[in-house]
Order: sequence, then C-alpha cells, then structure tokens
Amino acid sequence: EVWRAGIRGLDKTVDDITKSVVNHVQTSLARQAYNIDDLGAYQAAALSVRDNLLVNWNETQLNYTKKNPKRAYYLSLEFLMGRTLDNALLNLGLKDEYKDGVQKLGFSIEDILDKERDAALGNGGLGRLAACYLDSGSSTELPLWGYGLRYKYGIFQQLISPEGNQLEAPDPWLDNQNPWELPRLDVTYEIRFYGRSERSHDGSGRAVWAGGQEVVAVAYDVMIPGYGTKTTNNLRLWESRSKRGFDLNSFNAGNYEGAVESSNSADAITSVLYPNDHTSFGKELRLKQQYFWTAASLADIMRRFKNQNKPLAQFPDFVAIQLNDTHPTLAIPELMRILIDEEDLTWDQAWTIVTNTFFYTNHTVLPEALEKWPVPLLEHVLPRHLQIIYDINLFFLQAVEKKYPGDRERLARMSLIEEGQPKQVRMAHLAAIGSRKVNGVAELHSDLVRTTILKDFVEFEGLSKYSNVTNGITPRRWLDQCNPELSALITKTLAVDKNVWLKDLKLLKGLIPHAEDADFRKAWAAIKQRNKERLAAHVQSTLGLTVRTDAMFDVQIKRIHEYKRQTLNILGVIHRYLTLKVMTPEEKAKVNPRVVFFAGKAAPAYYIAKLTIRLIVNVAKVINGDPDTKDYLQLYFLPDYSVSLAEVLIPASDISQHISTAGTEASGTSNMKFCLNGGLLLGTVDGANIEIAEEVGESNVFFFGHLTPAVEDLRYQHLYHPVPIEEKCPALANVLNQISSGLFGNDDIYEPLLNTIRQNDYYLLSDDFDSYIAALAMVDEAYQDKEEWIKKSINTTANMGKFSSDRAILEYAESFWNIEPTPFK
Ligand code: DL6
Repeated sequence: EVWRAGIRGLDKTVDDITKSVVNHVQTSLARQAYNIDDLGAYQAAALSVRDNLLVNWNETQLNYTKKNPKRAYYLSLEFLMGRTLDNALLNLGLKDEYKDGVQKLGFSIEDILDKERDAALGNGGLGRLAACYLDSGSSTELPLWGYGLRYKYGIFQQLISPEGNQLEAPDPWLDNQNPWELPRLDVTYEIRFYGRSERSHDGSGRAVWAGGQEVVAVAYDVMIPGYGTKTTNNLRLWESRSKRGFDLNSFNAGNYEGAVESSNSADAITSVLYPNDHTSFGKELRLKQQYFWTAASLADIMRRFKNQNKPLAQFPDFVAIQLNDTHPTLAIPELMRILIDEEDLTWDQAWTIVTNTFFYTNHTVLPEALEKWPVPLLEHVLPRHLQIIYDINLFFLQAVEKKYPGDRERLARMSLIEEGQPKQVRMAHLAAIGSRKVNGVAELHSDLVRTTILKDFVEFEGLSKYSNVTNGITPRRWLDQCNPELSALITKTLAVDKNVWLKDLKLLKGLIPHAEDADFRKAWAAIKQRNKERLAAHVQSTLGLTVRTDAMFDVQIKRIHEYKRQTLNILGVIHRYLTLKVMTPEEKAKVNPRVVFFAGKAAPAYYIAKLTIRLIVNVAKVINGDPDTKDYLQLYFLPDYSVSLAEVLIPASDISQHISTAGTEASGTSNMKFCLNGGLLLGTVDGANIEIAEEVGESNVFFFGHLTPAVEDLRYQHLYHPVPIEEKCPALANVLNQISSGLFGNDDIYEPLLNTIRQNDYYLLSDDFDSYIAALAMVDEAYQDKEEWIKKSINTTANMGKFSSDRAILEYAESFWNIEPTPFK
C-alpha cells in the first residue's frame, strides 16, 4: 500500500474517485451528473485519472531539470498506442479503486473502457514497437521522450463489403476530444519549406535559406506513465498550423478560397497518416511530414540543450536520438544545418556532433521499403538540405576512395545518390553514415542488414558499429491487461507480487515445474477456454456470427502483405476443406475442429493484398455454409484490425501463424505476444521466430519451410528453370485450380492473385506448400493430446522472459545511448 500510494501522484480513496469523476462531469464536460452516458463517464474518468498522471508528469520533468541527465529521444513517424485508460489505471495501481468508484456511480468499468477509441497513429509493428518502448522507458525510469506527429486521422477504418472488398473510411479519432493530450500552445516552432538557399562565399560553408513557405509546429504532449513508478515521460506530437491564419488581402478582395489556401496547405501536413508499410512512394506531402516533424523535434531538443548553457561540443553527452527506420533521417542534414548555418560551427565540428548523436534502427530489408527521395523533389522542397547531403556524400566518397582506390563500382554502390532518371537520395545510406550505431531488430535480420543492404558499409566502417537489438513487447499490456486471469494465475503460482514479475519477466521460468501439475494445467486450460469464449462473445456482438468454442483457435493477424503469406494460409485452409469433403464419417469423427481467424489491413493501393482479403471472405462464406464441413472447420475474417482487437484475439489463440518467406520478416512482435499468452507458434525459420524457438525449445514450436540461404537460389530457379506447378506441387495446383474453377465465386477475379504463384512465385509458396501442410498436420496431431499441448503452452509462456521490451529498451540505453535510470521519490 505504501508502494502504491507512492506512485499514484494523487492518493485517492474510492470516495475521492467518485467525487473527482462527478466534478469532471460537471466542470470539464459541463454536463449534469444524473444524465451522463457511458461515453461521458469514460471522458470524466479519463480526466480524473489524468489528474494523477499530471502530478507525476510534472515531477518527472522537474526531476530531469534538476538532475540534468543525458536524455534519449525516440523519433518515430508512428506510435500505435491503442487505448490509454486501462493502461494508466494499471500503471498507477488504481484499477480496483476506479472499478469500485465508477460502480458506485452506476457504471461498469468494462463498459467505460470500451468507449475509448484507439489512438491508431501507426500502420503495424514499427509503430506498436515504439509504443511498447515508451511504456518500458517510463517503467525502467529512463529519461526517454518520444517525438511524432499528431495526425488528425489515424490508420483508416477497414470495412468489408458484401463481396469481400476492403473499403476504407477515415478514422476521426479526435472527434470526441482526446483527454490524454495536453495542447502546449506556448511550445511552437516555425518550419520552412521551399525557397532558396545561397551559400556564402567566405569559405565557411554556411548558407542562407530564405523565402518559401513557413508553417508553425504546435506541441501536444501525451503523458507516458511507467508501471509501478512515478516516472511519467512525455510523447510530444506536432500539429501543423498556418503561420498567418489566413491571407487578409485575398479575404478583403472577396477571394475566400484563396484566403484560406495557405492555412489549408499548412493543416494538410499533419492531417493523415500514410497507410502504407513496406513501400516508399516519394510523395511531396510525405516528405513535408518527415521534415516538419524532424525539424520541430530538433528545434525543441536544441532549445532544451541550450537552456543548460553548455558548449555545443557537449551536445552528444546530453542528447541521443534514435531514428526509428529511415523516416526521420532528414534530422541528420537538419542538425548539420543548425550547427553550421545558425551556430557557426565548422563542417568537421558539426559532423562530429551529428555522428555521435544519432542511432539508426533498420526495420526491413525489403527493397521496396527502402526509402529514396528524388533529387528534384528534395531540391524543390528542401534546397539547403540537398546541398548538405551532397557535401556529406562528397566527403564520404573521398574517404571511401582513399580506402579502396579506383573501386568505382563500390563508390557507386555506396554513394548517397543513386544514378538514374531522376537521381535519388538513398536514405538508409545517409542514416547509416550519419549515425553512431546501426541495428536490426532480430539476430537474423541484423545479420541480413550486415551482409546485404549495408554490407559495403560494414566493410568500410567496421563490424562493431553494426549491431542487433531484438525487439520486445510490454508484458503489462500484452499479458496483464489483455489476459487478466492468466496474469492472476501466474502471480498466485509464482507466489511473488505481480509488480515484481511484470518487471522481471524471466521470473516466468518459475512456472516450468508446474507444467507437471495436473491441477495447474486444468486451471491454465480453463483460462484459455474462457478467453476463447470472450472472443466468441465479441464476434457475436460485433458481427452477429456464432463461433464454436470447442475447437482449436488458429490465428493470423497482421498487415496483409505478400511476404507475410496470408495467401499460403488461406490456400492451406482450402486444402483442408477439400480434404474434409472427401472424408468418410468415420474419418471425420477423428478430426479436431478448427476455427481459423484472420485480421489485418491492406494498404489501399495494394491490389494483390486486397484480393487476398476478398478470397478469404469468400472462402469463409462457402466453408461456413457447407453442412459437410462446418462442424470441423470455420473461417472468419475479422474487419478493422486494431490494438484493441488484438488484445481480445491473442489470449484466445491455441496456435498462431507467422509464416513469412524466410528472410523477409525482420522480427515480428505479435509472435512474441501470442507465445507470452501460451499460444503455440507455427512459423517459418524467420525473424524473431528463431529466437523464440531458442528460448522455448524447438519441440514447442512448429517450424516448416525453406531457410533463408535457399531463397535466392529458389528465386533464380523460378526465373530460369521454371517447373510447372502441377509437377512441382500437385496439392497446391489442385487448390489453385479449384479457385479458378469458381468454387468460391464464379468469375476470374482471383486470377491476378493466383498468377503471382503460378508465374513468378517470388514469395515461394510453391516451394513451401507441402511442408506447410505437413506442419499443420503435426499441429493437429499434437493437439489430440490435450495434456501434452497444455504442457507446451505453459512451457512456452514460462520461457518468454527475454522478449520483454524492458530488456530491449535497457539494451538501447546501455549499449547505444549511454543513459541511465533516473528515479525520484
Ligand atoms: O521492428 C518492428 C517491426 C518488425 O517486427 C517487423 O518484422 C517489420 O516488418 C516492421 N517493419 C516495418 C517497416 N516499415 N517501414 N519502414 O514496419 O518492423
């Protein structure tokens, strides 16, 4: 209790809570307490909890100001936060009190929590990782701030038409106001675009950049509470506004559209999240987003540093900046610009500071995702930055030439500029040479970064700069919050307070001996069963569909992408269906029923991914309606995948699928979430699957498919020695032919999707299909022995301690940023 009282900011009894909620209803919401609905109750409860957070947040900032530790800043274009209220209550240790408090007022805490809209400012893994890292940063008391954009519209809402097409609708997540943000109208910066940059002729290398458009960045602060600690860090999100409001001359002349044009174009910068992951499009608005955000963030960081009155040379002693993928790479030339043009440093002084400040994480080796900006576009939007990039390139290539004289091919490969029409700036190269450390996000991925896309750089700069930090997930949200019953059972079994094991996740190993205890297994299995029922109730209430809960739950949830191979999964489902259709009743009686769930969004312009969704939806219609099979196989595509939906799906899964072509999934993080919740993993030898298997034991995962080193050879064979699919993989050919023959709709709509497999098969479905089907059969067989299955499930959870994001963030803090926990009483 003493501990709890210490972290709450404000100490509140249940009575205090009811008073504070009613007070917010009447004052902040200006409504009558007797006439409030669930949404109003949510808003008032959120504001009441925010009061607690604010106390801690203020004290945290004061603590940092007093102690002046080195700080780290996580620059991410995406923060996929999900909901906040439940997490804030957990971290403050106020869950039970608020449950009772709102109950006294006639509300249920579950209904209130359900009213919160997800903050969905991200596409997928990269943005959710950023959110987990902020939670862990505060929980481990690190001076770590996030910087991002306050998009007015987050990731689009996904609707599925009756034909099975994905339709997109805007996500107006701010419409009901956002109680979790604090507008900081006093924290603003002016950000320039376009104009002209003129170099001085005094040999200083300085330039004057003037003219063009100026846009104002306004800060919105989001409090990030740590678990079981007062430390409450900050996520600062920037909103764009016009500098002048509107143009009075046009207004006076009666040209109203013209008058607001500039404010519209300023507002547009932070109006919407780009809904693509793993593709780089080179669009002007996206470039403006990236610069607007990095420039505002750097100005803010610089202002904070300068308040200390230290020499600029000490900047890297007080500031570490993590670049979450290449999206914030413009921060490198921007800091050079500030140091040279505004602070009068020499090029060498500035470059020394820059290369000791930045750290770059790569999140994908897929070629289409590697960002490149057309030189003419950069020249137009950011003329000074292009000059700086050219200068960086010149000095860099001179150094390369010195080490490898005459090696022109190497120079061309390593240059920041890719030749072509138009020339393009390679942002991964800029991020690599401008950073102190570069890392991938799982062992295999970091190896691939070192041996493929940045191979020349490793040879040139040395291996020690190119490192790995395997991703992690926060066990607070991804176990305690989403699976409270399992968390309670773990606490009881380990006989330690949950505040201890949730912050030292390796303690889960203490569950291992209990896998041999039949009563414990029974309790474990009963929780899984109730989680399935909770999911089924959710599907019933949201979609009106009845899911059977006495079946194995098989889940694949992630962005829809060819490399993630949802197509392989749906083709496997069809294969199962066709097999069931020809089984005798005696054979069927031995089959364990299976319910297959898919969820995920496709980028709006990604035609093949959208076709995959359509196929899944239409296969579901046939399978779920077929009396021969519906007792053995059900299939659901759950629309509008989100963090909140994941929180219901993950605890309910028996098996989850992570089946990317080997070498394509950098890490994956949902694989960690499923395994932490006792779901077994069916996957390829890829990304973090490999390290999960190392931890939980290969006998507890189901691996299949070709390995990474084979992939290139197989692709070569597809191109130059193709074997007809009927010959290579008759089972797959049969499935494809059934689709073509109209079993799931009488038209040729799916042909472009099927042709990706029949023709080039870049993602190797035909190479992996047979072993995939064999792995599915092994899963079926293992599931027959329920006791053994539960043992596997317990042992999996027990060995997932490595994947806490606390471990990952401390690795960044210790090995890269050199920052330390900075607690306070
Ligand atoms: O590191 C977080 C996450 C990984 O777990 C996924 O494997 C990876 O695909 C994802 N990468 C991206 C790349 N987007 N960009 N740029 O989202 O990162």
